[in-house]
Amino acid sequence: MSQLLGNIHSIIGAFNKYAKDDGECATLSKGELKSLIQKEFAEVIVNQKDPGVLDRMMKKLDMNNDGQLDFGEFLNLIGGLAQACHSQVLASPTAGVPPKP
Ligand SMILES: [Ca+2]
Ligand SMILES: [Ca+2]
Repeated sequence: MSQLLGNIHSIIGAFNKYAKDDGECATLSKGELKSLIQKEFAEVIVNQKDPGVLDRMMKKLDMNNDGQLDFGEFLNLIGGLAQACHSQVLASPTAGVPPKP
């Protein structure tokens, strides 16, 4: 398996790991999302002391407003984080890309 395909499987594995806590393993509840973010993304998601962050994040990601995140909705979080990480890489002096003026 290629590294990239392996990474996709890691994302699926992480979703499944946290999604099964409440017995409904196809979706993430707000509590499950909270656990996932705290354990997997603590170093990249700032402002965790603001209790409204999770609510706003859930509201934004939950496209069909059913109070649960299915895998497709969860991917919007991953996509947003990937984009943020990519921007950081581009801005890093070690990336070999000159910083934007
Ligand atoms: Ca669940
Ligand atoms: Ca939903």
